[in-house]
Amino acid sequence: MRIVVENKLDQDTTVHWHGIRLPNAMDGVPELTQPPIKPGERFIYEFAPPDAGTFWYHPHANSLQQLGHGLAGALIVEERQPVAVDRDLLWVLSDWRLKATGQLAAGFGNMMDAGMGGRVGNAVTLNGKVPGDQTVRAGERIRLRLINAALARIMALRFEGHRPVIIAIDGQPCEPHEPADSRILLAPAMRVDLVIDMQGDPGRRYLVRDDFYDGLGYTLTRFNYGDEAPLRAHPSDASLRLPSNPVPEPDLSSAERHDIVLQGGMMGGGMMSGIGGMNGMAMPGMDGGAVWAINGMSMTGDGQSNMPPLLTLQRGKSYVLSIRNQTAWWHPMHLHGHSFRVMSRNGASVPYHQWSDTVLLSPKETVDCAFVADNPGDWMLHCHVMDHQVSGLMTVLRVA
Ligand SMILES: [Cu+2]
Repeated sequence: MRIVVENKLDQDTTVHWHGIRLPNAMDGVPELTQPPIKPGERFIYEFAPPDAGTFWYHPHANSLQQLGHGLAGALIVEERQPVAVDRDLLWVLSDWRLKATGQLAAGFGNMMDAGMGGRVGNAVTLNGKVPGDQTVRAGERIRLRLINAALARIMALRFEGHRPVIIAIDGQPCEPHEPADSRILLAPAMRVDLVIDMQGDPGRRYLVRDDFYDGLGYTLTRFNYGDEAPLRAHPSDASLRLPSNPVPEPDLSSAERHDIVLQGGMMGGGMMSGIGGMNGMAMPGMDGGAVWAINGMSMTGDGQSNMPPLLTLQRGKSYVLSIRNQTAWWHPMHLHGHSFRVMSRNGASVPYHQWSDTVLLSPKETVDCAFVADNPGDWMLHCHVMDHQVSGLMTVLRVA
């Protein structure tokens, strides 16, 4: 790929190619991997994506504002051989906090959002529009690619009357499986590829609901079946398994373990917890101040050239990162430049050979992730709730 990015904004920007295992200089983190692209300037990104799958891109400069104003897009890398589905659909899901007039509300980066669940909006869009119905045909097999491009909203999608099968997570194939509790968890920056056999009745409608937040469930969209006869009488028996990508398998017997501890945020009483004595002297809640920390250190903003790496990893060696969420909040943790195996949650092994680049941790959860540090450079590890990232839930891992 060769992408010429022209900055026609009135502020600096960069583009991060989320989930692509690319050379460090193409990763789009301002100061850390490249100088920011100044207004009127251009930057050429050039790389060969090694993996087929569902990826996306967005700025990594002034992220809260730029992503929050809609700068994001899908990046699909097709398999070498076509996959046996009738249609390939893409839903880029975004979330906006709107005023009654329909304009974006002000107040990006306020302390309540930073210390709590982030800037969750009041309007969800599908491919940039208020979702209408999705016209489908009985009997067809659909590959549905889901991308959560929201700043903060976590989704839990339920497909009434259907049995979606997860075939890939964050672009990387997994063993095809039906989701636990029949719901697809999709946190900011996560992607899930589904295969859905449209086994509903011609002429009927079926709801797709998101009920992640208690008491705030809503209908995202509906499958609207046409009246045509079913495309086929029985579901296709073609294999659902995607061809594998060339991601190196970590060697667990020799892997070195490191703890990554997530700290901070507001507690019930409104106090920050567990981040006393870290670097970054700003008071919590002040503009640009730190509310969160990783292993006692807060890296705020979008990228810094002077941030010492939390860990220096040896190129080619396997590592287990034990990410411990000590906070009362959910965090989708994103590692740049690598995909990692999600090995266990709270000590229970995770089935279906799942890879991720953005793993969602529930409050107090511990997730063990394993990967081969095969991509040299300084790589961000950060929460993808944008308010959390810019207020301290970010660090750097060096592969040398
Ligand atoms: Cu977070």
